[in-house]
Amino acid sequence: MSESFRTQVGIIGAGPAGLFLAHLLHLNGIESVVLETHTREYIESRIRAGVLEQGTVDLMVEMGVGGRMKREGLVHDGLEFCFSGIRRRIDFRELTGRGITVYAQHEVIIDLVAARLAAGGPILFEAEAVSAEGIDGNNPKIRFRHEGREKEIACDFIAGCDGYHGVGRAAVPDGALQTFTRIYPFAWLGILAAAAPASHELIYANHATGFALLSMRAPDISRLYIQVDPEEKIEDWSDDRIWAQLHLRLTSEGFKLNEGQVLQKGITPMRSFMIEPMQHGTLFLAGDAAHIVPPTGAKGLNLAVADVRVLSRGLSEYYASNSRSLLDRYSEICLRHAWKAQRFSWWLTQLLHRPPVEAEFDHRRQIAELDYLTHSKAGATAFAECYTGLPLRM
Ligand code: FAS
Ligand code: PHB
Repeated sequence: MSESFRTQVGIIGAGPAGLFLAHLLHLNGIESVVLETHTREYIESRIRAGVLEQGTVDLMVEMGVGGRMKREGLVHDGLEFCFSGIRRRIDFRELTGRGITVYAQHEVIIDLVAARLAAGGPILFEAEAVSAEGIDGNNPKIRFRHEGREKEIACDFIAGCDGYHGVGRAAVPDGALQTFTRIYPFAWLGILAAAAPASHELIYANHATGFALLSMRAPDISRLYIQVDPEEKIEDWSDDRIWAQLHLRLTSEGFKLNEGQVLQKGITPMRSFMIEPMQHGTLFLAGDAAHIVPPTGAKGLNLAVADVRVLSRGLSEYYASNSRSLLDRYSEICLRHAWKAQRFSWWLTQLLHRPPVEAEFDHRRQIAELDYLTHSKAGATAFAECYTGLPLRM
């Protein structure tokens, strides 16, 4: 007989979605258990996102987990586009009153795990959820493997916050979900380098040889990306070859890229993925378990946070007044927000990347759109609104 636990909300996955949800529920007096298949060390050192929308920043402060982010995060009021050898800036603070904060995802994870443990909330590491069951009935449960034994959690609701490859989505009966996918014919090769960022704001570059992005993690750590073919192997990319492409693609007047030791490098495929609906019975899917956006718009982490804001509000209403009205609208509210982020991420991706088979017409069109975007207040404002984060309409 497997060991059995009971809680109100069973959360699969200790990524941004699972950990933000766990703490939001705790702040509303709702019990939960978080299961994470990896070790604490692993999730606290996994290199991923780096840009927080204003809404995510404000929520972290509201939740009481924003102290270190406020001290160490890099607040940006704008960014630059680099094309045709020139750089043009968009001041999104001036256009929208909002900024972004560059603060690494794994730092956010460190802050949330610390808050979870300080609150005495159960979080099991090296606990792999095997299945989510009973989601059509009133007795959902999660089966998981932990310390070499089969265990289960009985709960009222299951939150599938287990990313694209998790078991949450797999629990939904065949035919109950509609999926939407777009695979992009390029990937990102990203490096973390011990080099002082050559710009104090992000630079997105459209170049004849492909896209490049200058981002950062700290005053002495740069985070840089180049577009590569999805078939490419990281072994084929020496550090020298990577720097050569970064210099070439980020070249513009008065700009000099700083090099430094490459601390980490990897290739990430690019796709758009959406499911509808994002809930089934007592199972609610959030974050990458429900949608994947190409990283160009820096939306992935921020979308995960938006989902669990709605879910925690819905669960709080349910436990406070037994009303399911917000819970029943979870999918509709999150999809409306997620599709807008998907549209923006797709648009920015096709604007800045070189398709493998490229017509000169497309390149001229991209340059004309970047020229319009960076000279028109209306165009720049539309960009700035989406980049800093559209309001979540509940
Ligand atoms: P996550 O994948 O982060 O977390 C899911 C968790 O569930 C993981 O810890 C996993 O180990 C666990 N899990 C999975 N299966 C399990 C099981 N069966 N049992 C128990 N646990 C299980 N987004 C941005 O907003 N800005 C960016 O700048 C940005 N840059 C990116 C750069 C890269 C290279 C990549 C890969 C992604 C980037 N993203 C960015 C997107 C990214 O941050 C994701 O959207 C974000 O991690 C989604 O969070 P979660 O939905 O919590 O999923
Ligand atoms: C990052 O800093 O990792 C980053 C920034 C902006 C993006 C994607 C990734 O669009």
